[in-house]
Amino acid sequence: MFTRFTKEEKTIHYPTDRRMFIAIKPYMLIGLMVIISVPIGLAWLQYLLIGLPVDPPFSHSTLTPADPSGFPLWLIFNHWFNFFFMVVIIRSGLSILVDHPRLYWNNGCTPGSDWIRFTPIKEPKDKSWTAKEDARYISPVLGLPGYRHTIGIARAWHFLKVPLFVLNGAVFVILLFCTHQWQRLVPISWNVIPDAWNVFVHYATFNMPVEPDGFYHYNALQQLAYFSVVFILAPLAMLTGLAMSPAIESRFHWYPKIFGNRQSARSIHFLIMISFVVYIIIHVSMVAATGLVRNMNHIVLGTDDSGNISGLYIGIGIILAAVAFGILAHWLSWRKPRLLQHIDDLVNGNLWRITINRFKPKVYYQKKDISPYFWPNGKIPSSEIWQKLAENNFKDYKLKIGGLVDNPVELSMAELKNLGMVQNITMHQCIQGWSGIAEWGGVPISKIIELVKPQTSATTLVFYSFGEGLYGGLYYDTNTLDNCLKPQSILAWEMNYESLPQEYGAPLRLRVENQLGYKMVKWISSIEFLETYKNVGKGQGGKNEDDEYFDLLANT
Ligand SMILES: Nc1nc2c(c(=O)[nH]1)N[C@H]1C(S)=C(S)[C@@H](COP(=O)(O)O)O[C@H]1N2
Ligand SMILES: [Mo]
Repeated sequence: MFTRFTKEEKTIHYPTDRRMFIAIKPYMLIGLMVIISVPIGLAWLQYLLIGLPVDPPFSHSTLTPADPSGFPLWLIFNHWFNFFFMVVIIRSGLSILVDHPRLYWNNGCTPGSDWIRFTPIKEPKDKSWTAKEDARYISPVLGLPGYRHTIGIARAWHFLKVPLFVLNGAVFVILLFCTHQWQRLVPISWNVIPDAWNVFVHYATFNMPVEPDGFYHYNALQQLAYFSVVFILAPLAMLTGLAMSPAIESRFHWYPKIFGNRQSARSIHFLIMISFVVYIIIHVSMVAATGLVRNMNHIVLGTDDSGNISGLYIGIGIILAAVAFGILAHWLSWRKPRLLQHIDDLVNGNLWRITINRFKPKVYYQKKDISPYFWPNGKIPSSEIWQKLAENNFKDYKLKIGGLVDNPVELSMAELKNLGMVQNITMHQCIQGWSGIAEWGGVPISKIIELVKPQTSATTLVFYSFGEGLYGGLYYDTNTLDNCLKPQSILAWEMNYESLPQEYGAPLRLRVENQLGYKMVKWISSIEFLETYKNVGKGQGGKNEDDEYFDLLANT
């Protein structure tokens, strides 16, 4: 509609294989079916054997003259803002998901262990199957921005909306308890559980319970559902989201463990999204089925009126506005991606820099944690120079280090190894969603910095690769001097106690453990000290930042 791809973009964003496909492991399917069918079965059993339970009372607050009635303006705004943010968060989340279209319960993302996959491709048959090749296409009607491998822009939308969603939620909860509106939502008696069950038996057996007037109170099941969405699902979505951040994981290893591990946090994050979608479908159906006109007046105008259809019209208008925003978002994604990337950095990059980046990453994992499989990414260099070096097992390799330094050097592998070695077992986290634990051995970059003596104006190190990026052109990335001085920042020639395999970056690759995977350049050819990353490539701090609008993480 608004998007014209170049030939090169077309092969990446719009591949010939765009099949929609979902495969779920039997144990998960059976589990989900049990969760759904057991309560429905029990409800039918009760209905057929005992009969329909009597209608439970509606409100679980002690009735006082201060009981909430009607919906104040702030609540109406909160509700619709929330709707608006949820749509963007879910759509961009789907776009992020299909960039690594598999979900697991194990940290290493072992092929074949995915409990659900959104790709017809079973598993990498040989090691030349990279995570980038594994990414899938999603329609831009469903995902934001959609198409294949657009995770950079999708993350910009996701993370731009998350702070607004959290803020909106916080305002809602605060105002809820500052007014008596909380009495609608928060059950104050355990009776709500048997009462909600009674209401459920009605619905499950297609008997409508007596309808409460939502202007004053909800039925028990409704109250419990709203309460769970606000006070359980939403916080869990936020907490599991945080558990996926390498910046957090590398400092607070215990944190993702609350949810099992990083990948189960990702799986739970997905299941919460599904719960939200199911909730929205039921919620909207109930609004329509229990007096659409009157309900819309409650939700939109805050009046209790069944004769006036303006609430319904305005409600439809709000939904159309959300659709129009979706179209604008699509346009922005393809015409102003750089703007989105920079706004995201302004909000979230700064938020990160003043908080989590102040903590030091720690090495934590042990030999037994090493993943049986480690997804590879990136294209093996096709350059003749690298091929020749590889043939000779990198005996002629020299790492060139220059730029703003007093003592530029060229170091052979032997000379590099003489500088000393550290071995770290760490978790690698790719922006696409997969992770893996491996041992990395090499020289701390701080040793090299000591050797070359950077000038005071140097703030940034650029690492050039022999390999190319997704859209061609030499791969490179930058890291701040500050980040390179961290003890876990190393130039590695060893992986899992063996010399670095070609596919994983031989002869030398970067490990910066508080960063996402794309910052860790493989097949390094040279290092340059700079005053700013702005004069390299397209000036965004790295090949993926330049071409794919990946987060501008450590670029200041
Ligand atoms: N030269 C080069 N380095 C690169 C890449 C690349 O495409 N080219 N991909 C990056 C990305 S996105 C990731 S996740 C890691 C993958 O490292 P691995 O192959 O060891 O898993 O390498 C990073 N370094
Ligand atoms: Mo990555």
